[in-house]
Amino acid sequence: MDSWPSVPVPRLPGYTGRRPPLSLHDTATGSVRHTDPQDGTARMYVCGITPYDATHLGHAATYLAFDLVQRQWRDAGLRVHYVQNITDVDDPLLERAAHTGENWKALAERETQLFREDMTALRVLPPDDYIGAVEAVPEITAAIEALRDAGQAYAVDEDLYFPVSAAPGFGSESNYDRATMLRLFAERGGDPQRVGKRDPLDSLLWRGRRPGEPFWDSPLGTGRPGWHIECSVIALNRLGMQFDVQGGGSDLVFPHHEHSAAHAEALTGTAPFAKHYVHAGMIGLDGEKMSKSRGNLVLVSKLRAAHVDPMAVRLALLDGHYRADREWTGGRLPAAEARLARWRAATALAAAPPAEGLLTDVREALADDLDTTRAIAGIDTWADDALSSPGSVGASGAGTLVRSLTDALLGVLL
Ligand code: 5CA
Ligand code: ZN
Repeated sequence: MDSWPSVPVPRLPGYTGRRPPLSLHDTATGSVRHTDPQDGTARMYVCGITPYDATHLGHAATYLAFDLVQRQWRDAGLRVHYVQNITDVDDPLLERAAHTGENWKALAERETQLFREDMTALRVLPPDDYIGAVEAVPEITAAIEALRDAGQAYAVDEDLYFPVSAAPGFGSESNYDRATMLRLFAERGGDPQRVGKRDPLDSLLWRGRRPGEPFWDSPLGTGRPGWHIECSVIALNRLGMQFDVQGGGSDLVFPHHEHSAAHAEALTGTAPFAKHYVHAGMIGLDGEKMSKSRGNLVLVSKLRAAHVDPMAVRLALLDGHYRADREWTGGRLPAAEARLARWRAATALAAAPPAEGLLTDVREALADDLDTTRAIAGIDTWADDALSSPGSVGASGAGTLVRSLTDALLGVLL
């Protein structure tokens, strides 16, 4: 699939102090640990959208978090290999298309294109490989065949399931107990009640053809792949095992990322799938998770159409820790707009306080599990300082450095 256009990332001056390696919270170990990319390349897979509705601020916040991951790695001189999928065939998409009478492919294409435009406006760096499930059907099917041939899949009617009993590492990503797993599996697209399964937690690898649903011919018969194996295979075939970060929102901790990891580990006989499992908190509106199925959405495209500065949207979403569940409230956008205006005014002054110390502080804050709140507070202090004795407008070295810093490290173009 076509990705979206990239934006240049300014190179920032080095500094004499120790450059902290990026640390991120890892769900599997429950701790904040250093990332440790090998051979100068950081490898990251972030679960992409299911394109049946427009990008809301929850999606945007999650992709912004991983955009910051990429920006900190790049600032540390690393190359980044970033892969993202599009779940462009799956139950929710097909259900929406059936409900509205739209062709499912047309729906997926339209919403994917809107997502690209939203990501472009928010200055999110694009993935190097942007892979639709549909285009990946042959490689996913080959992997399911391999699992079946290795005795790691069993049939229930025309469908194939992955037996969690065959996966020694199952549970080590989420660390949830069985009762929690069963609850979340039922809530998030699983089918614990299906008769014929060996374990209620076994997940669907292959769904045999159903009337009215799209299907593909394969050595497995006619049908379509399940959801978790989609991400396993798209990641594995491009990044290999033990890539640096597997990312997504916290609603993907279980079952999606647990099963994706289990499939990949079963396919390769090695572990772990990813070295860090990184999860962004949920953005809520009116006390509930913002979600397409609930319909309580604030859409990025609506804000764009209302001529809201995308940099204010970006800044509003970064003002809060990425891991925390947070509420979108009416005051967030005006606050971010005011902050943006102050930062712009401060960096436009001919005389501004030196900013080398600020650069060090912002780097350290972001390297510490993306502490954007601390980074933003540091920039606020610098801007307040600059504006407390405003001189004439004009170029200053410090202003230029702060503009480069907010651009490179936070993706906020002043
Ligand atoms: N296609 C799958 C992943 S393979 C999927 O979950 N798609 S999605 O469109 O439902 O979500 C896309 C991304 O946005 C996921 O990482 C999901 O965790 C995240 N997300 C969804 N809702 C929210 C929310 N309210 N707040 C933060 N992130 C969210
Ligand atoms: Zn995924």
